[in-house]
Amino acid sequence: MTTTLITGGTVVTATGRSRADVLIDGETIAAVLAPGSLLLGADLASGVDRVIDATGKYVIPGGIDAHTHMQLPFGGTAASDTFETGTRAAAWGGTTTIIDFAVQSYGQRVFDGLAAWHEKAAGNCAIDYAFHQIIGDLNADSLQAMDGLLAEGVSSFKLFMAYPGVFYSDDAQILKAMQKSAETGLMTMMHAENGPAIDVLVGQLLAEGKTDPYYHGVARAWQLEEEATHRAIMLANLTGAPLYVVHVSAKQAVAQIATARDNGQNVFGETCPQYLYLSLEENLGAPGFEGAKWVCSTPLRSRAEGHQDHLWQSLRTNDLQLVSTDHCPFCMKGQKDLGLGDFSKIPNGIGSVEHRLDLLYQGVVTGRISLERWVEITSTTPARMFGLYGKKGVIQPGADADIVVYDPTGHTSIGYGTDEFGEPTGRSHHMNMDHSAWEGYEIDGHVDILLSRGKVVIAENSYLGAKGDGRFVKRSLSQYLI
Ligand code: DUC
Ligand code: ZN
Ligand code: ZN
Ligand code: ZN
Repeated sequence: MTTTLITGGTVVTATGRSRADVLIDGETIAAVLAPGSLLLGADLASGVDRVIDATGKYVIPGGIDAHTHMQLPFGGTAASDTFETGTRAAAWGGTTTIIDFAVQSYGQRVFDGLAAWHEKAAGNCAIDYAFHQIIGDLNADSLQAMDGLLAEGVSSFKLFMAYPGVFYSDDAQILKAMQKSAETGLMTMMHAENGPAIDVLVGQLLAEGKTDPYYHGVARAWQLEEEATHRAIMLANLTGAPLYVVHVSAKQAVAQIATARDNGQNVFGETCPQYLYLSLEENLGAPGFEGAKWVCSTPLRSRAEGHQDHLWQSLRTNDLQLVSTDHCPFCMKGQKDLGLGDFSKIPNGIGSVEHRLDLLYQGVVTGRISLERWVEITSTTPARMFGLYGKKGVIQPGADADIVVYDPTGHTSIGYGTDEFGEPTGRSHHMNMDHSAWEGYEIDGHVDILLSRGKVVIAENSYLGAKGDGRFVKRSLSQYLI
């Protein structure tokens, strides 16, 4: 087995930072050592096959993106990243594990949906992957199937209070699923937006001729996120289900989560980079149809109302626990343009799987979060929240050698590769999209080296991995519950 020594760096975990060397034996971390304790050429180190010099760099546990949608069928098309392209892009950006959402569609059996997702992912991933289960048809058969999810390594399921007619669950269905969640310990994940009310507003806006992407954000008003979040929290309170609210964007929804947490309830919230940086006015409100790039649900919120600053603050205070991407990319040409003249037909989603660590590192640079908190919200908490901790999310003996060497003096220029006139920009991303929602972002910090279970996958600005390197990881129940 190959042994690797990462030497000279600062090891950063959720609980602190120290100068240390990391010894890797095969796929796992063998030891975290005082700096220089394995002298090269000396007895012990003579067994080391490879030395990585991390002088001046941070050595952190690989990122865990707990919310992605590779190849998700949506709005008559499908998310443009396959498991192959999407996990490769994730690796470029410092992520070593994704948790994707297997889909049970309406009329389908839960385990058929799960099997189909295994088929899409198996043999195609650059990094390790796990699944949550979307329950898109909550009937008696589905409820029974949920008893078998944990044995499959799937310890969480997602319901939708939005999208009537597609994935939607009503309150009666949610109540039953949450009873099952309380009984089994499976985490209930909730897309908390009042879908029926949104659909009324969508119809009214379109009837008034308001068809631009901007009105996607108007229809999906913050009141409907706050209301659904509150309703989900109360149903969880009644049943005792652990509840994780996905893609929180409204500050009022954060307040609902914070209140529930103050009351001692097992309620958690994630946000995404787009809600921290982008806005209703500047992005969804871009001229013409350009705003379609930023159509996602929940929607981008008004900067004038202060949602973005409040979300950053909530990450700092742990009112929100982690940041995932909700990576769900669609090209403008042939996909987003299905909604020309009708914003409700624009496939919902933004691609960010490659940029999460870099974008969040800007929070460290600007003093919004600490270095340790950066590691916590991008790796350690996702691992604990979804039953991967110990193996993933930490640098300690016995853990998988999923490690990023991050260069704080490096630089990342985010972009698609050509500008709107087709001219090369010198930037390039690795996601399978014809644009970037993050075009022009200049990041202090850079992923220099990424190891996935001991294998160097990214180094010297090259991809050294192969499709099929990534394995399915079975998860246990959440390790984050109070
Ligand atoms: N939101 C998105 O933006 N895309 C996929 C599904 C979702 O809930
Ligand atoms: Zn959702
Ligand atoms: Zn999602
Ligand atoms: Zn570099």
